[in-house]
Amino acid sequence: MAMRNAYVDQFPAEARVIRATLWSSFLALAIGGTLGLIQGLHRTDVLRFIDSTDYYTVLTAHGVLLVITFTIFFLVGIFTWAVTTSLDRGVEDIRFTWGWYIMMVVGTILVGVSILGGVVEQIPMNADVLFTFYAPLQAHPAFYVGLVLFVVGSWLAGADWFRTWWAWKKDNPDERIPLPTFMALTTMLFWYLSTLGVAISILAFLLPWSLGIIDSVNPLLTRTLFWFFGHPVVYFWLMPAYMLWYIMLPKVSGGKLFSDPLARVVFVLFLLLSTPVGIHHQYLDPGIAEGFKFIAMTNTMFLLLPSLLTAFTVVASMEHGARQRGGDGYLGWLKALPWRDPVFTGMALAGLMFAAGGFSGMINAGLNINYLVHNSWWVVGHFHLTVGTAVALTFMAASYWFMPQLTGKELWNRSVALVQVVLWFIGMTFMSNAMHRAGLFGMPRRTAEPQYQGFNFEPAVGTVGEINAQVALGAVLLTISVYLFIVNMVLTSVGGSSSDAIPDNTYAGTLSGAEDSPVILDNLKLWTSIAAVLVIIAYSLPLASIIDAGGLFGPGIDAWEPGVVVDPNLALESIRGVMP
Ligand code: HAS
Ligand code: CU
Repeated sequence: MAMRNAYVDQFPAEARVIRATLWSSFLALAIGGTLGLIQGLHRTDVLRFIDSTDYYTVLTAHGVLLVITFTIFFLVGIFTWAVTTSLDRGVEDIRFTWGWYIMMVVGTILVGVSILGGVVEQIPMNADVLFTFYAPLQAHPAFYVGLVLFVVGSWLAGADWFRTWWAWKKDNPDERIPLPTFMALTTMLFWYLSTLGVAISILAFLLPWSLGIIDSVNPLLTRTLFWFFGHPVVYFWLMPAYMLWYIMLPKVSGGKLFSDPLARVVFVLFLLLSTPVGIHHQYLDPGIAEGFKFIAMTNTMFLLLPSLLTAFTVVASMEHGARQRGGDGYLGWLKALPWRDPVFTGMALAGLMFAAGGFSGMINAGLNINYLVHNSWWVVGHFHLTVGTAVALTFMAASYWFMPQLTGKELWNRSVALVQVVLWFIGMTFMSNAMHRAGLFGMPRRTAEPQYQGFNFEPAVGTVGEINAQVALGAVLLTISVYLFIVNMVLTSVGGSSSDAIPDNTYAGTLSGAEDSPVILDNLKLWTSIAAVLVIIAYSLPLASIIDAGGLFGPGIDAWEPGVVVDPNLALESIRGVMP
């Protein structure tokens, strides 16, 4: 027993908090995933057992639980692991660590209950506002307060890691920041910068408006502040996945990270460029001049660079690993990779799908081509490859390594884990491909009954029935995959006894290490200042002109509360009535 060196042996107190964050994350995944199945079957008209008016409550819960709760609870746990492991030092005060975790839980409960109010009559609240919560859609104040608590909790988590790093720096004044810590800190820096947008939007406008303190808001302003945060948040989900690709994937491939300097450059570029691009979600918003949209597009295209660098570095590291394992030839080395290891296969398939998701992202980012795909099902296809696979599948695959580290118990079943990650890949291939195609012929996103009345979409190739069948099949496979994952995690934690066979808690070595990285890369103050300047350049004029045109508190727009409808059937009838 004394020989074992798993994370739980090194940092038992931290391991407990991380277990709590992961379980919170998995619970959100299980519920959010189930809701996804309901929507997939409803939209495609395969099986409709909820009311179409409840579709938006379900969709809001699905979106919030998966892209906010699942992802962020997971990443705060994994960053805590990364910082403590790479600094070889526990957090400064474990009560503080529990403090931010509990704050995030309370925030989640408030948000969850207020959304649930949309379908449970006994709860006098509603928040059917989708995860983008655009005004004039209005939620119960509890929804906004919950979001604020959750985000502030994540800020404190970052403060926790900075404190740990500062303490370490005092003891190690001349050392380079270890790579995993560097990745967590740079990610947090752009998170602080970008969440200012959503904090202002909620605290200054949406919350007072929903409390009745102010009568109206300027929807374009709150929308723009949302996307100020809404784009960087996608990299907040992605960076922990990238971190795992850089420091775990080479290791499980049997090799070393190709280049520490390149990895640092990548994270610095994300710090610089994640925020001044948010307007690429608003290409079709009237009220923002084309020139500002063009600047957002240019910045977005530059932002492709760190992902392309990542593709190169990560694949090169995998190739190095494969060659260490005896692989050879131009592509023959691919066969030498450990395809039977679910940790490896899950992450590699996630990377492969991200290559496709990245391409659809490039298409979204084109100012003129965006007109073709915006608000269509294409966009939903795009983000199920990115956050729904690159991030989600990487997190699940990594859990097969982490859960044993955190519990000291062996994984319940590796074969089930392998089936699970492959099933995700297959299910998502069906679903996302069909969604992209549907978007191209104009099928809208966020619509319970997209076939409308007496109207049919005409795809150039294939039929709508075939596309719907693929989406429904994909949704079923993905749901089975989620459940297999949850079962494996539960049985790993509750069953089995402590095992000596848990591998040591280590991450990949490097071929070209920190000593090859220019020292300036570690100058976090410099990069943060430049990032702030870029944000000011990209946003000050657009925001000024939005406020100038529409006023700080808007021209007096009535709130629209979808949930206050007394008789949903009546409402649906009246919507149908106005349709041609
Ligand atoms: Fe996006 C909309 C542009 C990346 C998420 N995006 C969304 C929405 C979400 C989202 C949730 O410009 C919808 C929001 C809403 O509700 O309205 N996106 C981009 C661009 C990128 C991009 C340019 N998106 C992401 C990531 C996300 C995400 C990452 C989540 C995690 N996106 C847009 C635009 C819109 C948009 C517009 C608005 C659309 C509209 O009209 O509404 C880029 O960052 C992508 C760069 C990626 C690459 C790929 C590199 C490949 C790699 C793979 C390496 C391979 C490995 C495996 C490791 C260039 C790194 C090898 C395996 C072997 C076996 C060898
Ligand atoms: Cu974006």
